Amino acid sequence: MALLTSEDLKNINRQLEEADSAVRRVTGLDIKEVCRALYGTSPSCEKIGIVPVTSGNGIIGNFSASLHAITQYFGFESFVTDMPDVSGYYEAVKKGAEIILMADDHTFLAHNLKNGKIANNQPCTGIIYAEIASRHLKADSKDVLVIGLGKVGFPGAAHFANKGFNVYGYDADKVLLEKAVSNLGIIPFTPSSPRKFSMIFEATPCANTIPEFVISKNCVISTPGIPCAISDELRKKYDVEIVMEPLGIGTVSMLYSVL
Ligand code: NAI
Ligand code: 2YC
Ligand code: MG
Repeated sequence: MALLTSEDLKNINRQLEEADSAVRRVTGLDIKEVCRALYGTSPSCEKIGIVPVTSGNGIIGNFSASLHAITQYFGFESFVTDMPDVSGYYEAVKKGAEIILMADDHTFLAHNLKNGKIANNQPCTGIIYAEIASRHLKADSKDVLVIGLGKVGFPGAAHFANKGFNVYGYDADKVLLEKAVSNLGIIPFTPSSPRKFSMIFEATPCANTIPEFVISKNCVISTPGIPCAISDELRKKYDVEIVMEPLGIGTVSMLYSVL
């Protein structure tokens, strides 16, 4: 399980603003508008309780504070409980939280106590980053490359396939690649048959997974993957537009999915 570090979450507001600007350049919409279009939902003053969780590797220094900043950036009222874990959950409900946000090392959830809806960060992240890439205004075809077909990548690939895109997929794990081919009907991408893509979605925990020969002009890389999937050198050489942010885009996708 690739866990965030406090370093990943530094200057979260600037990271959100930069990602929002990139989403607007790529799609013509801001992140909230993409969420509204994707889920057909809009906030109505829901109060969010953020509960720190001490299990496993324990509390990540600025994780809860980052969720507080993220929820406020997207216009929600939110608070971080003083207590963690069960006491924190109790505190959140007593203080009137309608949506609970909390994460252990394996699951990051949003639970709407009013309508019972619950969301998991991994599929919600894959779906929103795929949706952003799928709305690329200057895409040169319906071809999209998905690198990484795990807990985030597979739902992202499924989202592209459901929207009728030609999905070329690759994963270092051949079993996962085969599962995506048989379950989603995607086309296995082989470096031996190179093609260029104007839409690339990457969801791996490895750096530099995007090779030069797949980058077309007007290329957009939409990637929740940490660390970054493309070197600064390649990004500058091809003037690639990149949508990448460590926590907020996936979180707001979760929230809109439970409204
Ligand atoms: P996962 O482990 O379920 O999936 C990652 C997949 O990448 C695996 O199937 C693995 O075989 C594949 N992979 C690894 N190296 C590769 C390479 N060089 N080429 C091709 N495939 C390769 O992990 P998960 O949960 O899907 O997360 C993926 C990444 O997204 C992680 O870095 C995680 O930290 C990040 N993440 C980011 C979020 C955000 O909001 N930015 C939210 C959730 C996860
Ligand atoms: O501070 C806390 O409450 C910790 N229990 C939070 C642990 C989050 C662990 N999960 C992750 O770092 C990644 C994130 C990208 C979101 C999903 N998994
Ligand atoms: Mg994100």
